[in-house]
Amino acid sequence: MNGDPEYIETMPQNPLLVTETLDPILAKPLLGPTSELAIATRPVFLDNRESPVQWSENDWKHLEVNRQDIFDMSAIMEQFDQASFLTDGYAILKEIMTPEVIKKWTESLKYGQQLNDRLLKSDWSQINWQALGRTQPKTFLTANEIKNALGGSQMVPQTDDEAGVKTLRQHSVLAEYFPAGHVPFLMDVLTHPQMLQLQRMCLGCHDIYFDHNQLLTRSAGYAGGTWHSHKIGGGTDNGGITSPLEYQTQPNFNLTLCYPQGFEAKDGGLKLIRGSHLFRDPTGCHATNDEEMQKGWLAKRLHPVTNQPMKIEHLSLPPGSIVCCLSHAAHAVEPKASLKKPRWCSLYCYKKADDVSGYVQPPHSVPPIWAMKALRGELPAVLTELFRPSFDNKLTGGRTHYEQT
Ligand SMILES: O=C(O)CCC(=O)C(=O)O
Ligand SMILES: [Fe+2]
Repeated sequence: MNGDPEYIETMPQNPLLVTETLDPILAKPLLGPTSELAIATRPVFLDNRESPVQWSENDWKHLEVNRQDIFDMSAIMEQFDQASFLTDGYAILKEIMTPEVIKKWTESLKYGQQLNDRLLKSDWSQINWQALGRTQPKTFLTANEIKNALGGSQMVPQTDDEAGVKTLRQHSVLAEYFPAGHVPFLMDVLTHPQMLQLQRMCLGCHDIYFDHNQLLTRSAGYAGGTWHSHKIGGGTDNGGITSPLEYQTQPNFNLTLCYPQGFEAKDGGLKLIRGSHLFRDPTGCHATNDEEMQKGWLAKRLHPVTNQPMKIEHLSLPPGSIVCCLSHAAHAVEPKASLKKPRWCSLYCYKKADDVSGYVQPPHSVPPIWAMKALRGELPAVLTELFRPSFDNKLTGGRTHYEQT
């Protein structure tokens, strides 16, 4: 704190990786029992009795014992080729979910969205802000901001924490951020052996880690997502053109976009450019629309492996499909007309260590409560290992933030 009572400091992204002493207001939630922070992240008006953040040891056992297949692994094996994944930067896996899973996954995403909307519509003065590590906000979202955000994802204004949105995001009180902590089936997916097998195939190694998980609901009137790619840190961002083999040695992550209902190209559809990741250019690879991308970033470039011109692909996918997208691979999303039904998607992002240093970049977003539970041995071993980069700063080489080199 800087002594000004109006000044609002937010908790570091990965507080358990920080070695300096934190401000007492921020540190308080990290010192008590995890049950106290868990309760604060689930205000009573959310009325979510099955929330995995409050699971007992028995609930975790129940998850293991009752697990059913989520994927048709033979369909994945037929479609997945690791060499193409490294050359293209994408794997498109069509109709790989079982019919029951398509149904369950869709229901879970709808329920997660309902929880998000419920929070947006509630009275935020009822939230125990102190238990989340901050003073009660003095300003609230406006009625219009709330209306705009309802039914969709990434629509709540959050350039600062004045209204407390960043705090609610970081602690996953807003269910769109880390929905696996709110909806049992989405937690099942996060830790499912078939999901982990898919991640090992994509990342090309055994030791994999969790990075972040979101709902990506695109509802009627969605304006579309501009062209971009993501930074991974570890010194490889903006590192210039590289080969697939060298690319594989980086601390890559794998954005795993799961579309249980699929989508039509011109209706919130995902777009991509094969080979774009090999330029490792998250700072330069941007465009507001396809035309700008074609005339700009794309015009000067050939695919580094095939030497062919690169092109924009507009995907259109049947229900039960997944797209895996490697670190710096460019992507964008088509808008959605009014009166259309939502496009449902859940994002699971996993990562690997840097093959040279052995270090793993800290996660983009593991809520502090989950890092604490993992550190204190309150979670199943598989989850503790997936969350390890959120609390083990030997593994992260002392880094606290994913973008650090
Ligand atoms: O909504 C989508 O399909 C993709 C969203 C996206 O760009 C991301 O999650 O990084
Ligand atoms: Fe993205």
